[in-house]
Amino acid sequence: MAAYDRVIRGGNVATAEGSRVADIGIKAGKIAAIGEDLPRGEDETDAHGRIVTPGGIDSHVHIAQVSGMGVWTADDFESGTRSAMCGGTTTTISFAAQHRGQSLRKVVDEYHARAAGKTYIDYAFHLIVSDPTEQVLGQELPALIADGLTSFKIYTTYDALKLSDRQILDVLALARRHNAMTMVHCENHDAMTWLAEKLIASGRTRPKYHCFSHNMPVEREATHRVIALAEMLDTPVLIVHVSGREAMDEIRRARARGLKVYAETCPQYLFLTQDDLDKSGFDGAMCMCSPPPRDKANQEHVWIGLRDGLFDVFSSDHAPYRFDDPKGKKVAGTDASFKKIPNGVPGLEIRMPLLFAEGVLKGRLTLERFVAVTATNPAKIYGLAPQKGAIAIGADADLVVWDHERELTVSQRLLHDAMDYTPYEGMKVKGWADLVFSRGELVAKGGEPLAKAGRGRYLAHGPSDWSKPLGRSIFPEDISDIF
Ligand code: DUC
Ligand code: ZN
Ligand code: ZN
Repeated sequence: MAAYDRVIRGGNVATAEGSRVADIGIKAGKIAAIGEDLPRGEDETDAHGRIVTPGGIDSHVHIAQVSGMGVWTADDFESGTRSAMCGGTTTTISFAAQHRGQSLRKVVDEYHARAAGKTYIDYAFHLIVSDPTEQVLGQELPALIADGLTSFKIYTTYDALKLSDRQILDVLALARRHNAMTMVHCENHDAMTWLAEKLIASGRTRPKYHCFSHNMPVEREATHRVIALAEMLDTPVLIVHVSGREAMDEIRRARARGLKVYAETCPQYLFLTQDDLDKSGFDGAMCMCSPPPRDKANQEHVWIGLRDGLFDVFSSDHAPYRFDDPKGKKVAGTDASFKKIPNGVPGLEIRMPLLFAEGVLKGRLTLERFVAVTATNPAKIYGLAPQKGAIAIGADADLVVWDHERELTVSQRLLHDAMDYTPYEGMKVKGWADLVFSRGELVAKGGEPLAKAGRGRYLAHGPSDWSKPLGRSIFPEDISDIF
């Protein structure tokens, strides 16, 4: 009998700490050995001359979700996880989103029903908390956290989702008490609304004016405010989808004070600019997301932040609304003002390949940082480590063998989501995910699916050191008992 179910032989095995040429022995879906000249496996995969990384964890994904405007994402759990898998992602963390008035527990049950039996890869949920009532704060959230749903996203904007500063404090205090991670969407709602009303009243309604309304100071201000609130309670916080320098500077200042402020960025802030929202006709809507893409100089700053460790996480913020569809971007017609266009861009499948090709292979990002931000850090932050996010003995054998020679022109035809466009259409890249393994099973090859839907498993989150308070206070005496 062979010693292993599979051996991936001779690849350059990359972790967040470094890389070395080694064989990986897999048994019962787990990594059983890493070393040289391992005995033969039942199946053998030749990875000589190739880079092998952990499978990606995309920790910011909107699928099977209905937006505050009442628009469904194009992707459900089947198409979303198929698409993720083909691009080298082996775990998604998507949102179970509460709308006001809903019981969080019921929301979670609904998302479980939407996902059950549909996914190609393993999956976990974050919560979106839009209605932190006494019942939610006092009973539902603590019970859900105890069940392994230990992270939630809250919003400073969107009429249907926005929390007041007071409500943000309630949620942060609860996160502190229960060692949960709070992710925050930071943009100043009133400033954006005020500006949007004036832009629209003056006839400036086209998609490009979305960027005027969602400008950098509104992102900077809300980032600053949320950090101040988190500092007051000594609670870690993760600022999601950071778009450029101004919010980054706020996070840098917080880090310089030693605060546990974490940061996430996404492909749209590296590969799109605000000019993409100024395409002819309605086409700019394809690249409309919040915060919006900025300019070339800001793209460079985002690269710097990925390199120097400011960014802990690189996620897609996949929020798929089809372009040529009355239930998608055109829900209010093509003459609608930018305020009526669903916000979001797809990116679940191209997240890993674009960062690998444009970052690692072009020398902008080390392989170690690539692994850290696409897999290892999200696993640690959200309590999925050590099962996920690393090439280590005992971890799930979620792995990608990369094809660094493959040249292609990005096209929606190559992707596997339910969308009718990709914002990256026409981009020429060299390097793509080749062999994708999920718990030891070869689930995709050359960007095409091999596995069947329904094999993915739900993952409850474990505890994480990243969400523990620092244990220091801004107050002259300890008053943490009142939080
Ligand atoms: N902004 C969000 O906050 N969520 C989904 C998409 C978007 O653009
Ligand atoms: Zn958001
Ligand atoms: Zn989002």
